[in-house]
Amino acid sequence: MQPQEVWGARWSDCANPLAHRYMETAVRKQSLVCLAADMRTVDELVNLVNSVGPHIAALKTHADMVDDFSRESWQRLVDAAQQHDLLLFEDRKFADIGKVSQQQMAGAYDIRSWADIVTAHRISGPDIVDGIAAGWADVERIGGVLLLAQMSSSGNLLNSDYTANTIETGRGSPHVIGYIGNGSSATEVAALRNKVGTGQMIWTPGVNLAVGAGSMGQRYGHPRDAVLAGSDSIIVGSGIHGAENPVAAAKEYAEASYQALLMRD
Ligand code: 5BU
Repeated sequence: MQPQEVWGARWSDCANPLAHRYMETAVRKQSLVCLAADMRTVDELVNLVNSVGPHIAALKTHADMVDDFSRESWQRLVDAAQQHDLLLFEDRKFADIGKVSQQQMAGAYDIRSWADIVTAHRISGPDIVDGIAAGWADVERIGGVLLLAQMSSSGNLLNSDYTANTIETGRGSPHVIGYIGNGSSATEVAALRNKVGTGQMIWTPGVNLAVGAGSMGQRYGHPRDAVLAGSDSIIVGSGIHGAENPVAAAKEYAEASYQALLMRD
C-alpha cells in the first residue's frame, strides 16, 4: 500500500517533509513505534537499534543520560539510525527563552547537528520554537519540533487551557511537526486530536501492552487505543528495551500499532 492510502488525511494535510519521511518509513516497516532508547551507554544503544531497527519507525534518545557520550561515540548511533532509516529524535524538552534554546542546540551535545526532531515545552513563550529553529539554521539543517501539549506522568500541570495555548503556538508553524500527547489516556488523545485537526502529528509516550501504572508516576495505555484515538506514533521504552526478548516485543508493538492505523478512519 502507498503511504497516502494508509495515512489518508494525515498524509495530505501534514505539509512538513519530515512528517512524510516518518510516515513513509512507518508504512515500509509496518510500524508506528518510536523506540525510547533509554540506555546508559552508546554500545547498548547501538546494539539495541541494530536488533530492533527493522521493526521501529523512529528513534528517541536522551543524550544527557548516556555515560560515555562524546561526539565521536555518538556518531556510531547516528550511523545506526541512518542505516535503519530512522528519524533521530532527542527528547530534550527545551524550556528556556528562545535565545538560550538556540545556544542549547549547540553546546557539548550539539543536538542541532544530529537530531531531526526535538521536544519543547510551551511554558516560556512561543519564541522557543524560533530559537530551536535558529539552532538548526546555524548548521544549515532543518528539523521539527514536537511541542508538549500533554504528558503521560500523573500529576502533571498541563491542563486543557495550557494544551489549547500550545496548539495555538504550533498551528501553522513550519517548524512544529506536531505534539506530544498522553498515550496513557485514549480520551485525552482523542481530545487533543480534536483540537489539532488533521494537519499535524501526535506522538504519544505512556504506552505499554501491560496497561496501568508504571514506576514513579508513569501511566500506560494500550498502543491500539492510543492509535485509534489519533496518535501517529507510539513512543515505547521499557516495553521494548526492558523485555526479555526486545526483538519479539518490538514486533508486537509494531503489529498492534500498525493494525490500529489500518483500522482508523
Ligand atoms: P517508558 O519506559 O515506555 O515509560 O519510557 C517513556 C519514554 O517517553 C521516556 O523516554 C520518557 O522520557 C518519555 N516521555 C514520557 O514518558 N512521558 C512524557 O510525557 C514525555 C516523554 Br513528554
